[in-house]
Amino acid sequence: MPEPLPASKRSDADEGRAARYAALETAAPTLDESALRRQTRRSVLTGGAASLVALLGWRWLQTGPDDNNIPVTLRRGHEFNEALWRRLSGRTAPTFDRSRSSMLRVNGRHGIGDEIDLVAWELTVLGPDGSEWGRHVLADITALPKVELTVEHKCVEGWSHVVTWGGARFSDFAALYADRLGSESTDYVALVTPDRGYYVGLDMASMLNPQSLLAYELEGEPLTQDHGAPLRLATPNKYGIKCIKRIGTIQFTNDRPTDYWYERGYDWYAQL
Ligand SMILES: Nc1nc2c(c(=O)[nH]1)N[C@H]1C(S)=C(S)[C@@H](COP(=O)(O)O)O[C@H]1N2
Ligand SMILES: [Mo]
Repeated sequence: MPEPLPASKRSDADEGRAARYAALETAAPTLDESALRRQTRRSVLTGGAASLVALLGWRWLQTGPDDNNIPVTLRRGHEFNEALWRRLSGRTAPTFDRSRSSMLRVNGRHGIGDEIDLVAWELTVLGPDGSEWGRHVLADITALPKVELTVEHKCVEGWSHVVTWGGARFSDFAALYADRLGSESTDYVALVTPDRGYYVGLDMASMLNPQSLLAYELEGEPLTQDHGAPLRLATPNKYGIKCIKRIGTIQFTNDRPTDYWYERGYDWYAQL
């Protein structure tokens, strides 16, 4: 059994975090809880995504990786929402009843060979020029709305397994940076282990898919180190190679990030 993760790494961090939350609340309208409660699940997703895109701005919409005819479509106001929804969510992978899921095998230890001190762990967020946008303890992620998803995890090696992830939507996390994302051009997200031994890159649309999670639980338990504690990526729309375990750094970037398995001959997009 993993040790329970501490709510924060040090007690004086609480004050700093409270101040950050106060600042974030004004920066992140999609996190307004009373507004969220008033909406249906579907419209929460649509509304959250739409607010984020409004903040991300037109440039991102028009220059994204799969925007074929979107600028044309966007000239027509009544088709705006549909285009936005397609653009942002992509496909939705099937979900399963929780009873069908069971513990995942451990597969791949690049960048996680040694155990880390989970208390000392921090998530660093960088902007396109490499400057630091923020730092997070796990409590910052668990404070976001929690999502549980029972989905099929598929590995390029040819096996798949139905599993239940628990975590925060990446889109909710990105909304914490809505102001900065609105003024910078960021088509991609690069995620790297603390030792830089494993790294993945995903396009922004795939990351903003509501099924793309920053996961801290597997089968209802905190992640073990082997499965990527304290925080990993989980998305049923990409092969397992993209589901990086033990995220240390998240960089918003305009250049397509390199990727551990892309460099070794696999498809960069790795879409399912
Ligand atoms: N840091 C890191 N993350 C990783 C890997 C890895 O080697 N190192 N392997 C990937 C692959 S190929 C798969 S299938 C999944 C497996 O996740 P699991 O070990 O929790 O089953 O993790 C992915 N994330
Ligand atoms: Mo995999």
